[in-house]
Amino acid sequence: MALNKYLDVAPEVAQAVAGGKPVVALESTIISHGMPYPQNVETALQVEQIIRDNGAVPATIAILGGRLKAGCTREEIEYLGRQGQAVTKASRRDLAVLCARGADGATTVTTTMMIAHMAGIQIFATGGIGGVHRGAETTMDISADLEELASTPVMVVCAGAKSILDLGLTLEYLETHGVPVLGYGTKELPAFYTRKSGFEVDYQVDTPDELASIFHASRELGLKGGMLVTNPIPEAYSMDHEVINRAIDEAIAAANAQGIHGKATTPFLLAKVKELTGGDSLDSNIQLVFNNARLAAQTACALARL
Ligand code: PSU
Ligand code: MN
Repeated sequence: MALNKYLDVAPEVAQAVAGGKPVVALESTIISHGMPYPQNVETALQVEQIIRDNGAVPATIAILGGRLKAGCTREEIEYLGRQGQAVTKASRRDLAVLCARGADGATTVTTTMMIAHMAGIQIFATGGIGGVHRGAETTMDISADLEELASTPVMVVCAGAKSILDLGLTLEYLETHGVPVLGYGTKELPAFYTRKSGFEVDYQVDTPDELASIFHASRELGLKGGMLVTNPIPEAYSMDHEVINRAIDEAIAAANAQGIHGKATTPFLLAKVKELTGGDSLDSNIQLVFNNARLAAQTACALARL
């Protein structure tokens, strides 16, 4: 574990890491920016419980008072959920400023991977990742998440990426940077709300044991980057292609019309899609996060046995 003077590892997490026990990291932007209060807090606490029920220790990651937290208390999760969009969405470029100022930050996939790695945690569960935005050939809007996947050895379990992104370009970027994209029980890249996207993953993997062995091999090979596990939303909660794609097109049109750019783009699009599809998309979103937490915990358990 790389000791860091800004890092606070929760005692239960530190003990598990030191003992080679399974731990799963969780991000906090999904709490503050990804869902409304109080569903965000309820979901975050349920996700932690699912990880425990599957034999691993949860570590919700955030920046509080300039401290990098690997493991948040129930009160800290409640605080992040109540604060919502008032908390800074913290990517790699925000870390130094937030730490120097003693400020709060909700961690994205990028900063969650960074802090997880500092704390010795190898597996991380979330909903969706950032990627190459549609129109990136002119805006150059490419999420720092992809760069982090290229350089930090953490396995990220997600439900694919939303088609608010250009999924084809996102896969190309990951290929260029040597990040394996694994489909859990599928050859097709899932698109978050739907199980299909029309794009192929690099490899289909069918068991947590095999996921763990692939990650283990990567570490033993000394490869520097992470990997992406894409786990399709359970059939029962998957949404209609037409409905979701229409909402996404409308959200992108609204973002362009309102001149939304930079770090505001992703939260704006996510909120707009939710507004246009009503409660259905929130319910699907919650269920796919539960599903990813389960798989990440099972994989962490398998990894701890290697
Ligand atoms: N995509 C989702 N849900 C999310 C995010 C992305 O479907 O909650 C969040 C994650 O925290 C992700 C971040 O790391 O947005 C990416 O933001 P940006 O595109 O600004 O890099
Ligand atoms: Mn961006």
